[in-house]
Amino acid sequence: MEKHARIYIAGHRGLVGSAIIRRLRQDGYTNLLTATSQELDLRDQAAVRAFFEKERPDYVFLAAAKVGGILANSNFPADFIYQNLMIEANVIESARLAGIEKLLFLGSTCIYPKMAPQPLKEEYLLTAPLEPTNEWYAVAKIAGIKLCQAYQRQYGCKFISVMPTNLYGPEDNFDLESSHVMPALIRKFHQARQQGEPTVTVWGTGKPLREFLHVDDCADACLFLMEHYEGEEIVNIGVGSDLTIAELAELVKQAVGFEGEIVFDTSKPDGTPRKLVDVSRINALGWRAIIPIEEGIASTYRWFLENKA
Ligand code: GFB
Repeated sequence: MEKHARIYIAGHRGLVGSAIIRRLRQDGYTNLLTATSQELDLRDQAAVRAFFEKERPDYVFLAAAKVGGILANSNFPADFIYQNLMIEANVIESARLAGIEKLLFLGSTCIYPKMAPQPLKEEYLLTAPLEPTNEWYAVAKIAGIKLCQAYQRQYGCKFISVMPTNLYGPEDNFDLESSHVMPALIRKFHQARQQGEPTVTVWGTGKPLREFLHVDDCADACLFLMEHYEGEEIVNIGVGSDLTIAELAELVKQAVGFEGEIVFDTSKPDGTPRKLVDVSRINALGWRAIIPIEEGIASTYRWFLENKA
C-alpha cells in the first residue's frame, strides 16, 4: 500500500477498526476514509454502492460487524446473522463494482466446528457442526469468507479473509450484558474493588479455554497480510497459546488489585470448550504476535480507567 493510497476502514469506531486506524496513522498513511453508521448504513445496499462510487477507495479493511459476547450472541440470533450478512454482501459487491485494489475481510475463530481438533487449522472450516451459542454469527462470517473466495475465483478480485482469535484492548465494549469476557472481567473486578464487594461472579465453570490476542497485534497482522498475502485460503491470527477462564479471572483480579473471592455462576453458558488457533500459516508468512497477555491486560485496564471508569 502506497502511503497516499485511499484506504477505507469499515467499522472504524469498533475494537478492530480503531486499532487499524491507529496503526495506519502511525505508519504515515494519509488518505484514510471512514464513515460513521449515521453517515452510512452498511446494511443499505443502495447507500453502500453510492458511497463506493463516490469515494473510490483503493483498499478496504472490512472490520464492520455486529459483534458481542456469548450472551448477546445467544439472545439476538436474528440481529447477528442478518446484519452481518448484509454488511458483508453490500461491501464486497460494491468493492468489486468500484474496481478496488484489495480487500481484507475480518472473520472470527467461531467459524470452526465446536468439537474440532486443537489447535484449529484453517482446513477444519465446515468439517463438523458449529458451537450453538454463536452459530448465527458464525454462519454469517462463513458466508463472508465464501464471498471473498467466490469473488477471487469468478472475478479475480484480491479479497482475502483473516480469522482473529478472541480480541481485547482499547475501544472494546465494556457493557456487562453484551461484551466479551475480557472487558466484562475488567469492569467487574474494578467495580467490586471500588465498592468494597467481597466477591466477583464469573460466568460458567471457569474451565473453558480461550486464546486472547491484543487488538494492536491484530491490526499489525492485518496490515502485514494486506501487504504480503493474496491467497484464497483463510489465515488464522492468534498467539498460539491459551488459558482457562479461571486463570484469566486471576490475571485480571491481580491487574486490578481486587482482594476478594471469585465465584462461578454455572447457570451461565460455557460456550465452546476450547478455541486455540493454529498459527503456523501466518508464522510461515513471517508474522507473530508480540504483546504478552499480562502487559495487554494492564494497558487495557489503564485505558478503561482513563476512558470508561
Ligand atoms: O468472550 P465470551 O463472551 O465469548 O465468553 P466466546 C468466553 C467465556 O468466558 C465463556 C466466560 O465461557 C463465558 O461463559 N465468561 C465468564 C464470561 N464471565 C464472563 C462475563 O462476565 N462475560 C462474558 N461475556 N463471558 C464469542 C462468540 O464466544 O467469541 C462470538 O460469542 C465471537 O461470536 C467471539 O466469535 C470471538 O469466546 O464464548
